[in-house]
Amino acid sequence: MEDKINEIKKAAEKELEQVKSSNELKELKIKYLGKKSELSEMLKSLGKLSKEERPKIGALVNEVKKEIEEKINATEEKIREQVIKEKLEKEKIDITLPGTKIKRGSKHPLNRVIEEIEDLFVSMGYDVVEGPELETDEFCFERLNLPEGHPARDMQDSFYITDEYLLRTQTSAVQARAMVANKEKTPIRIITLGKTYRREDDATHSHQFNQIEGLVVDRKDTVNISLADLKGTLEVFMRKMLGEKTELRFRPSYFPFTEPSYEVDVTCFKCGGKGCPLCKHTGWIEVLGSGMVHPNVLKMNGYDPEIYSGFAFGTGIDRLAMFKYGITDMRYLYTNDIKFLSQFDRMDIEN
Ligand code: 2U9
Repeated sequence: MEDKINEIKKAAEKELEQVKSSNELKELKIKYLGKKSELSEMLKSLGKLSKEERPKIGALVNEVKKEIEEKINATEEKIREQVIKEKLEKEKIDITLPGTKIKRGSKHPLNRVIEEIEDLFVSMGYDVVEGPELETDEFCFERLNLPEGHPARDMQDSFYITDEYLLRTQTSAVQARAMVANKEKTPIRIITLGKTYRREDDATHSHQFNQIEGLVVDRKDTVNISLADLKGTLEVFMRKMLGEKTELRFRPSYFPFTEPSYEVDVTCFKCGGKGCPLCKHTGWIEVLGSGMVHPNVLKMNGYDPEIYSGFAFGTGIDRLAMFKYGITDMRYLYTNDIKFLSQFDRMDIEN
């Protein structure tokens, strides 16, 4: 009996030496210490032994079981350490290897221009006002002195959704809304920036573009907004966007919502006004539309033209961005080509 027990011990020790995984170890544990193991069976049948032998054999079996259990525990610990060692070895990081560069996004040139314009006008005390892109005929045309039958209201030129609703053709509707909403008729000093839509799809026009418009209205008896204020404001605006040396030229024009109206040219930022292919050798490039708010527009939106005067202006943000960054094709602004957009990263750092 004693020999048998020692044999089992030796066999267990041998098998334990060769064990490689915790699964194999689990099986060995069942085999040598489990309820149905030889040693457990021996304990169960101790009763069959003689009185003298019973305690001796019982103690021996228990001792061997304990020894095997300790060895199993030690082996378990060894396997765990081995697994950790292998894992550490496998996941070792070579800190001398060059790192992977994280691709950083950059601000879109249109957003850069938008933020620059907003910062400038906010610094001059203007509010930035937003409004719906789906507008009513009333706010898009009627209240801006474009009555029914006016050529600019042609169905062919606008995206009408119903008889009454259309995608706004200009952000002026937002300004008309601000005037109507201002019940106390306190002074207005606002800019609106946003998407506008026209039914055009030739090479030089996109069906959707971005506009900025400004509107200032105040009392005649105190502030008396005049053409001088308009000229000064646009000069600050254009010099900030296109360079301090930029000169402005006002050419009389016509818009239904302003009277008098002016188209504004700036000295060509490429040749400085000497003449080059970009400015078609004139030295000037047209950028803005502007004028004094038409008395009808003041009246229709709740401001008595006898008491109030104001100026307004508008320009395309897309064109401004192209001028500012020397972008030659408007389509670049809308194709989200990473190569094109990432060029502006460097400008972020420089500025
Ligand atoms: C109200 C009163 C007057 C906004 C103005 C222009 C002149 C203008 C165009 C230039 C190029 C838009 O991007 S563009 O097509 N805009 O010429 N816009 S004055 O006048 C207003 C607006 C609102 C209540």
